[in-house]
Amino acid sequence: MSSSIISDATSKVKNMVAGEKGRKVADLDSVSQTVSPDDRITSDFGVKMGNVDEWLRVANEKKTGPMLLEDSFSRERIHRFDHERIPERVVHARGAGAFGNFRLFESIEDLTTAGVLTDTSRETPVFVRFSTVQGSRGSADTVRDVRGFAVKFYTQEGNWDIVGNNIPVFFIQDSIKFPDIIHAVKPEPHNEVPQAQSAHNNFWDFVFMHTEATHMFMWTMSDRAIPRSYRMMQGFGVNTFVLVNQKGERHFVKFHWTPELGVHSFVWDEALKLAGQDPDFHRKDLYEAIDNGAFPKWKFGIQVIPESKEHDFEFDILDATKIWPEDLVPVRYIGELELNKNVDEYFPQTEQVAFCTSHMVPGIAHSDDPLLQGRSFSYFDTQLSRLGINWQELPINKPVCPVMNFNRDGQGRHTITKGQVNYWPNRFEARPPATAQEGAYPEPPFNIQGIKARTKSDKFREHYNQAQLFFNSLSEPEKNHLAAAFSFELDHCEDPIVYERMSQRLADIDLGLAQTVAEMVGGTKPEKQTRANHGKKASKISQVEFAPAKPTIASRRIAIIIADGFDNTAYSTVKATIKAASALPFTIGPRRSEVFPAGASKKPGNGVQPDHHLEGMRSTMFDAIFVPGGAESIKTLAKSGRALHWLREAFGHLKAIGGTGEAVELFKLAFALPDLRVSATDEAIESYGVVTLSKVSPESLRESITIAKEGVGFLEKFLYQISQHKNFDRELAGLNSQVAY
Ligand code: HDE
Repeated sequence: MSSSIISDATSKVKNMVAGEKGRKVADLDSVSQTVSPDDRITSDFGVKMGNVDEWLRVANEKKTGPMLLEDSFSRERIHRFDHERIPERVVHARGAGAFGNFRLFESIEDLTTAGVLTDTSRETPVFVRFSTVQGSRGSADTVRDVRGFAVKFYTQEGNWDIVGNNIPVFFIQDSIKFPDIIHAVKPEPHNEVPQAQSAHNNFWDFVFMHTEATHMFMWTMSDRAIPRSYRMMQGFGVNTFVLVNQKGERHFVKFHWTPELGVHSFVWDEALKLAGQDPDFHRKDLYEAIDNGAFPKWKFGIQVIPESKEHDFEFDILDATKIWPEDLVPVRYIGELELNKNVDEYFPQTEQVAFCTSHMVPGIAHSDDPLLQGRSFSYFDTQLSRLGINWQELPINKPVCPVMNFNRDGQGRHTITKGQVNYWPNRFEARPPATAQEGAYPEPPFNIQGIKARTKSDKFREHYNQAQLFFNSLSEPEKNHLAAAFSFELDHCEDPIVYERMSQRLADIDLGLAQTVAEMVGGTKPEKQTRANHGKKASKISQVEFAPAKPTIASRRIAIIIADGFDNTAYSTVKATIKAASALPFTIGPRRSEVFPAGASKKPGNGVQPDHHLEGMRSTMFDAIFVPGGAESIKTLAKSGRALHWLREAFGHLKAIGGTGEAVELFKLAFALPDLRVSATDEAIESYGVVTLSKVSPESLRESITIAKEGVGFLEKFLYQISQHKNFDRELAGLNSQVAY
């Protein structure tokens, strides 16, 4: 089923328009409209307006004079404008969404009765909203934060929402603490500072006091919290859910989304700069990819534990601050999610979409995870203040299956239900509730006994094992990034008690980490590890482990920098190859009007029109840079501080950089590093992700879109470096820090 079916089914699009064509009675249930060029502006009550630029007034001979409040057309416009804003989400306010579909490869009828997870012939339409957590709606995309990953499945049995994050654990174990953690991480109350950042006293004060947050803050200080793209991050349901099969047997389950493109991140300086240079970076990235047909895909997986094994683990499987290590409970991949349609209008779709963890279909149920029940209360409740009681009638939230009940009225009610009765039972006895066979949500009798108390199992009290497991499992560069992130964040905490205590807390995880950070932030350097490190590692924690089986550069943004006199052969060949490999080349010149290649007379039409100029964009907005040779072009670029800055910054951010011909000299000037090897012949050289070719020929360029480590030609080597996303060897050798950017 294509995603357009969602809007057809949910909003019954009939292209109804007011105006010449008139409005038929049959259109009365239409909620969506497409405007055609023939349509004329009307008021909301349908009457055409002759003048939409001037307020009605009593005009004297000079055509001045008082304005009239009787002008209901103008008043209506102002009223509408005054009420355009609705309360933003209290968390996850900033987001971007898209439509797509979910396909199931393998039925899990052994575990559940849910049609969406058992019927492999179905394609279930979905809407996905990605978000940041802390910032307001107008904040930046690339800040250090958890990312929301909320999926609404419009199944034939009703809506199912997995309201997840890109990090598999959470800060707290019990919903009751949610207001505290959110107050602590949001801007401080006295001065509303800082926006969209955890780098402040209150956050670090809170997580120190709440040791259960230890595991999660390790994840948020890691590269996971600065993803390169929504398309390159994992998603997790986080909470433990329950699957119920035909026999009424229950299994505990965790949900996973694993991206086809691998898991990739920015480096911190890049994320920091982008927050100002292009605050919409992730939103645009998602839109651009879908618009270009590079549809993002995720594999859908489940981790399953039978009810009988609930207590077999050293951690409590209902504790949302713990992962189920994949070495203990492997992920079974059973389906795939693809996003393939952008929204038509942000507000009615991405802003008004409303998720709810209690939206579950038969075969899926709540567990006793103490972070889950409170969530399920909270989501419905928050939609009331955001959208009003009839929020589930909004087209983006409406199920594709029939909705029938005796809920009535309330603000914004759209549904018109015919008939004489609005209660059950009634004298007509029409529409009785479904039986189990007819698909009613099953609630099999379930024995619960206990003592009413505010308590949790003892295993919930252990807060450090998995923080250590996480740290031990990272690659060397990832560990370094983690230490740098703590050092940045605690440097922003002015209160000594905060950075002092946190410096000590890190010694509960790793002494080296604690010492590095303490030294950087001015805390007392811990002398010994306060809690022995168990030394265990887990797989599928480090991002390195998610590299796609076949290297790809699909949808990567590559800047090609030219000036007048550039080498057209290298330019055209590299650009065409990048395009053929499904990446996106962007030509960057000193200006956006035509730039002329070597040998061409500077007449309109002989040159290339760049996509952007060097001052309009920054290297941060691209994944790699290519500079073709051409003596005059390189001479110009060598004199441009901005052009050199592009190169140095991309080098500092560990990106692939390619250059041919005279560009090799430009690289020597820009980087001036004796350890960086460059080509002097027709042999392409790759050194720390910088690929050079001095003498250009079709053979030495070796046009090819085969991306493999063993590539010999310039293009093969360059494409492979791009596919690797970052060159961490450059960082491990300390080369990036020797170049100023
Ligand atoms: Fe949320 N969360 N949350 N949350 N959450 C909201 O609901 C809440 C939690 C998550 O794109 C709110 O509609 C409580 C965990 C996402 O629209 C609110 C608790 C996870 C989104 C709310 C949690 C999430 C939200 C605000 C602790 C990862 C954005 C607006 C018990 C599994 C959904 C809204 C979107 C949004 C409450 C904890 C993910 C206030 C009480 C854990 C992705 O209802």
